[in-house]
Amino acid sequence: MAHDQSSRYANLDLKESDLIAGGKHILVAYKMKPKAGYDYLATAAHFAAESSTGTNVEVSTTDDFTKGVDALVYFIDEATEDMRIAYPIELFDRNVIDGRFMIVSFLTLVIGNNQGMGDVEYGKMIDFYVPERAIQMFDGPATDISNLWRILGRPIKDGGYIAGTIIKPKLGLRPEPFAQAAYQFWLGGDFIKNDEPQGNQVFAPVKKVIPLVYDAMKRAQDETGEAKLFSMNITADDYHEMCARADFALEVFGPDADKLAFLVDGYVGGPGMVTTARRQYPNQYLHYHRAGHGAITSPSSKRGYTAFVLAKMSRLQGASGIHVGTMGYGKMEGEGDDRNIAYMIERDECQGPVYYQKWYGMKPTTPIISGGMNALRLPGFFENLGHGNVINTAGGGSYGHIDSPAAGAKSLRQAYECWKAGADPIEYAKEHIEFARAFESFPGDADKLFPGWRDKLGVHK
Ligand code: CAP
Ligand code: MG
Repeated sequence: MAHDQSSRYANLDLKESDLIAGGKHILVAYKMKPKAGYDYLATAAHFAAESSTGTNVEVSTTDDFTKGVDALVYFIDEATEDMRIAYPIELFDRNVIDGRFMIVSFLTLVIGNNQGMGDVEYGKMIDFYVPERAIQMFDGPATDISNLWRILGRPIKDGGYIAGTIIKPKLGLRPEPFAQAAYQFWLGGDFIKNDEPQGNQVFAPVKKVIPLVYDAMKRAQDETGEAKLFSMNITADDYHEMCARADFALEVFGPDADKLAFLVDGYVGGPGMVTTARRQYPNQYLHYHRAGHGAITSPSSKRGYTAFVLAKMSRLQGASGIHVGTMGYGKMEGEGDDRNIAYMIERDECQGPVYYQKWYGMKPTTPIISGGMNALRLPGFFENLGHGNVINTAGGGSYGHIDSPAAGAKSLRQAYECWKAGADPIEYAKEHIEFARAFESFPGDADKLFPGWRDKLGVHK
């Protein structure tokens, strides 16, 4: 049996409402289960100790001040595996350069050594609460979707759906065909992102691709009379490498550099990479791609943290937008209730799974909807979410349209208009050719979502 630290690291008399009113703690909710044979409260206290001032034994160097910054378990429910810990905000590391908070320190404490302790079967973070003082001390987003809406010539509030894509195939296009693929989509859509593995491959070097992409953007803008947006992947191990890519592209885009967003793979790259982009390029829209996150956020994982927690952290870090999945409507893991992930990052206050969070005017982070989406899946998606103020990227859904990528892009916009008008998709398809042709492009989805569509649309094999 481990040394019982519950007299020091647990105080079940503390009330959550008092901790919130006090504003001096970050609160974290976990699903925690001890290993067989370990007492719940003692394990929870050990968890809090390892996550703050302690270790598994008493140390002689502890003084009274130390005890004042202990993390405290303030709630447990063994039956539901709920455990909540209050972390004094003084525990967290602050920048030397400007005294601000950093998410790496938050992660190091709240989801650091406590993962993989000998007495803990698992501990997964499901929510956290940030007091006003800490909200003030995180960067938060520098730009948000309103900047994109303004560029697109739309209202800066409720500017609506941004139709996007991911250049596909994922890899294997040389510079000219890559730029051509971009041009074709832009004839019908708004926003293009690099697929996350696309960078500076030898067959498609950044210095060749980016000027051609900008040329494609200009041609598409001239032809459509609309502004276009490009989200460039600047993910790299090295800070200087990231900046070299970003600086090069800013120079190439010149007078259209406001239409350039930067994509950072924030999960594999880590918070430092996100903050590098946030601080070095505060005028650019910061696109947080989260490839790999499923390794820890998946509902099948009992450790780590949830996709909700990842998204909430991204807003503190200053992501302008982050992928939030497709809530069961696309190809990635997810369900309808995941809409709460979107609500938490886009609203000024919101109820999470455990905590009610106020953001005190921090800019919103756009929900980016991606992964197996196409025009047919969108109306149901919008209905579940309740609005369409999102960026949606549909790679297969655009480049898989049987007519052209431009038709694919138009079909996405039409799907949004259809939902907004409250129209029946089949009836709408009768009047909108690109949307109608999406049924033939994705017949598997059409059969599932709109049984009998062939007869109703008069389409026969
Ligand atoms: C989607 C995508 C995105 C996923 C990531 C892909 O392509 O480009 O990376 O959306 O998942 O490579 O799969 P398709 P998430 O449109 O062709 O499916 O958005 O959930 O983080
Ligand atoms: Mg991708």
